[in-house]
Amino acid sequence: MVGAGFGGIAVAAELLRHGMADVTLLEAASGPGGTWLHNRYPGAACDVPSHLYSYSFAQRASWAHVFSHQEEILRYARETADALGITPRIVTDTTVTSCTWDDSTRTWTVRSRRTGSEGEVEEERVADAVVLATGQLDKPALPAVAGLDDFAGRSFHSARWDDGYDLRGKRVAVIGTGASATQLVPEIAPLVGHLTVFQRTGNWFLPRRDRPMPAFLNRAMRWPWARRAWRRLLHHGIELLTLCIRHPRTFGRVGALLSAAHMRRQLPDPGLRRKAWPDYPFGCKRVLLSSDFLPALRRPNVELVTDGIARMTPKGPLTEDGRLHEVDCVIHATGFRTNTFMLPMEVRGADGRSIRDVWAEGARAHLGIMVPGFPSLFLMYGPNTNTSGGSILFFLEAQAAYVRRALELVRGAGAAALDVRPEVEEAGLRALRARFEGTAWQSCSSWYRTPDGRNVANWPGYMGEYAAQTRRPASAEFRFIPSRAR
Ligand code: N01
Repeated sequence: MVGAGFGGIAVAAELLRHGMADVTLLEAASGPGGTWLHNRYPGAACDVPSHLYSYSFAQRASWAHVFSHQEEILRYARETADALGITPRIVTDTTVTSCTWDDSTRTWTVRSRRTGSEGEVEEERVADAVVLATGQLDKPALPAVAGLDDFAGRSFHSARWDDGYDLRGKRVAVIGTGASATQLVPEIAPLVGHLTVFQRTGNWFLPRRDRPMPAFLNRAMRWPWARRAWRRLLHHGIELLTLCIRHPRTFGRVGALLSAAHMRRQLPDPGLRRKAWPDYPFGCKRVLLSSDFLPALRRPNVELVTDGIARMTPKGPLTEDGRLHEVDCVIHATGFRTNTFMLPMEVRGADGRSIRDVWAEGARAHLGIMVPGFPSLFLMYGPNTNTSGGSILFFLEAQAAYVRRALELVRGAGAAALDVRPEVEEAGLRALRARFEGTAWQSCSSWYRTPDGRNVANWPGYMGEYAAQTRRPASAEFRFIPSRAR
């Protein structure tokens, strides 16, 4: 298994629970937690309610907040890994560089680089199956702005927060207004001397009223049936957002009206409202859940700048209107290099084919999990399995169960591995692409889509549909590779 974030933990838990004990997790970081280990910016939190953003098999009765904060989620990941016996199987500080299928031994060779006190050590392991749980949002992207390195002050990315830098009283620029910026801007605005927020595109907002978890709710959650019922209710509530995105002309309008009302309430000044307003249909990009970002823009020490950044200078960003914004610190809240999945890791399948070549026209995988020609190689949170509002943990659990069932098929067939049939993947992909037609996702460019417009990040339907489609991998969908002994 590559990665010990929520995906790696989900699949390790599933395999261990079903008696598949020979499990090793290779993790580049110093511990488990994945995205919740790396994203430690002030205000980092989840915008999915706590009772839903947690594994169904490791439910907690009690959460501190309605929307859990980063520290609590990271603690939950660590405690879950400890409780399920996963922690001792995690090999940390180990970056996997390549996974290579060997046609003769019918096994995978996994090469990695471990960083320790003795420096860097190259390692090699052999595996019957490989699960890549490296995520979709793990490689921070800097803005494509000329002269970025010329800036003489402090700069860092939101996903690599510089804890050692004291922002108090400083002149700070935040570039970007996505989900990360939306969370960190309200936290740092009261601390800094002056804050300039650079926005390229406005966003649609819905309220997110975070507060300590009501005691009665935590009390009620002592009963497993109450937790199940509450999770189901939250799940269906969140599916309403997908309904709006799937049907922009009908349900989407109602979503857009509610969002516009929320935004008007939060931005009474028409000038600021005009600047912050999105220029694309509701739901095309991620709808941001926040009740404190727009009010933060109204603070006297905060300025929203919508002129494009022409270039970075030693003193700060120079915008296209010729204005120099002198700052002490630049925070890049500019998201991630997306649609690359596990790349640049080298992954070679049958006949030495590189996944990079297979994905030359965009990443693709059967149910986001299996790629033809790569036997017993599984992806967690792979192509077309992102959700625009639901709980990614729901998808991860469905994928983990799929991996386990597929490995049971291998065992049942006495085979070495299984490979999804190309025609099965192709048919699934055609159906999937057709489902994007007419949805809000197709009406603007976003990190979900390739430059030629294909959405390779998102699942186009409801969460329940994904669970149904992944529930029973059928033998007929695969080619079984006999084991050498037979
Ligand atoms: O990144 P983003 P993010 N000048 O790519 C802007 C998840 N997440 O880290 O929209 C000015 O969304 C860019 O502008 P534009 C969630 O899935 C979840 O915020 O491309 N601006 C955009 O505003 C989310 O979708 C939580 O025009 C520039 C911003 O940078 C994903 O992570 C919390 C620019 C990047 O936004 C990524 O979110 C946080 C430039 N030159 C994140 N270049 C939860 O609550 C780029 N931008 C669970």
